[in-house]
Amino acid sequence: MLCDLCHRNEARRHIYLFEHGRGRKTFHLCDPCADAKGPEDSRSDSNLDLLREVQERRHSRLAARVNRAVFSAPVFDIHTHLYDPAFGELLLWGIDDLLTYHYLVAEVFRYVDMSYEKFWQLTKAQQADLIWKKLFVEHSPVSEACRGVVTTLQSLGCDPKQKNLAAIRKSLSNWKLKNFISHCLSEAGVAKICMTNSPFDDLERPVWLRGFKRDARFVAALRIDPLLLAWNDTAPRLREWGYEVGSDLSPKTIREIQRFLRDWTRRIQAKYLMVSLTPQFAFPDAGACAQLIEKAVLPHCREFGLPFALMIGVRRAQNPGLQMAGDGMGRCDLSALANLCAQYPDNKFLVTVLARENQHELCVLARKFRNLHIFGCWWFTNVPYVVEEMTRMRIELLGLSVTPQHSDARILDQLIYKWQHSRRIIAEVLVEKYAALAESGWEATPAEIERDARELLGGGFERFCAQ
Ligand code: RAT
Ligand code: ZN
Repeated sequence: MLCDLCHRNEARRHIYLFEHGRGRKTFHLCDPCADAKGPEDSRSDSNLDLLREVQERRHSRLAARVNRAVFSAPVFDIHTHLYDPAFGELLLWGIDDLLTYHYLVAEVFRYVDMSYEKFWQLTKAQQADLIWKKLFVEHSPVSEACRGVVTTLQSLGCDPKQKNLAAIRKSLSNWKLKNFISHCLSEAGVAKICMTNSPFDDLERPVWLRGFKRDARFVAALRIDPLLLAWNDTAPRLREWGYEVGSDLSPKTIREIQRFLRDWTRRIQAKYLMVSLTPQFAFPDAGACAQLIEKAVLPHCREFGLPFALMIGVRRAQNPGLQMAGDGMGRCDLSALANLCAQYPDNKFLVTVLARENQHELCVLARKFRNLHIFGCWWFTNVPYVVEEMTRMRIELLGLSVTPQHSDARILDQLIYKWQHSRRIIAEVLVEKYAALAESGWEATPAEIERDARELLGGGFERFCAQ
């Protein structure tokens, strides 16, 4: 056994101390440390100091170990809006895209009274100028989305404190996309990225139909919001693409929808199917959304052994003038999800919910249904205060059987800050948990800590998909 203080020499002196309310503590010292500290009387003040010192050192060793494990575990980022570079301009990257992220657009309107129309008429660079001026120059960038830009710029070697956007643009202008992808992935420690792939997107669909050589780091996920949420508009499109659907959900229409899902699942090699849902989502229900889920999507997912991902709680276009930044949120009734999990034990559900108020109930549901895997701190919950609370609650209720975070990155550069910030919180929570475990007499080994970190950052998700 190594000395509790220097952690180098063999410990030969074992000292016991009764700590009020916490029982007997034992610590182990090597001869040189014991001689230097000279504790003989277990009730003396010097012994209490020694105990504190030993505990502090143990804690900082543990923290270093956990941070190393969490920061070096490769991430499978299970939900992003990034694209394989074969999609060209659909993959956003660079400072102007970083600054015009819709999270920042929402924030800039806290400080300007320009009309929405006028803002949307500006070029991307002009919008970025305005956001930079209002959120970074005239105010300190303390919000999470702003801090993310600062973290990212710093890691890319720019000094954001110069407050000179022109200089930042210049210093980043030499990057070539191919190298930049590898750089961002390596800075973020991300090994694989799930895209969000919509056959209903007119820019994206032709690329899939043409075919391209896949970049193995980019994994596809089949996004089907228009199918489930706007069936009346989607049916004519499916007909146009050769699927013989009617507007009612007759058995033939359902078969054709399944043929469509099959074609696209195969074409893109989807890892899962996904939809985002309003707070009013109900299941079972007579409406088209629930009927399509029951009759077409769930049988399809069972046939292919794929999870169905539900992101619940978004109120689209709460303020339409803000465009993409105008979506809001609300609490949902999770009995819809409970019904899905209970009625379809052979389906797998990947779920994240937007309201903080739904998080505890979601964790409890996952304790009841092993076909439910919780993931990510989505969108408005992706702020350190809430991420920390959710991560702690999930681990306390579900152990390591969750995927605590996804990035939802829309701009490649964001991978850097999203993962740096998330890993820091995941590590902090884990340090607290391992320290409490050690208090109870269970010291996790470095190999166990590394295994656990890998599980949280993608291993658990892979296992859930493979079940
Ligand atoms: O977080 C976001 O960027 C949102 O705009 C949404 O994209 C959300 O993540 C979604 O996938 O619906
Ligand atoms: Zn998203």
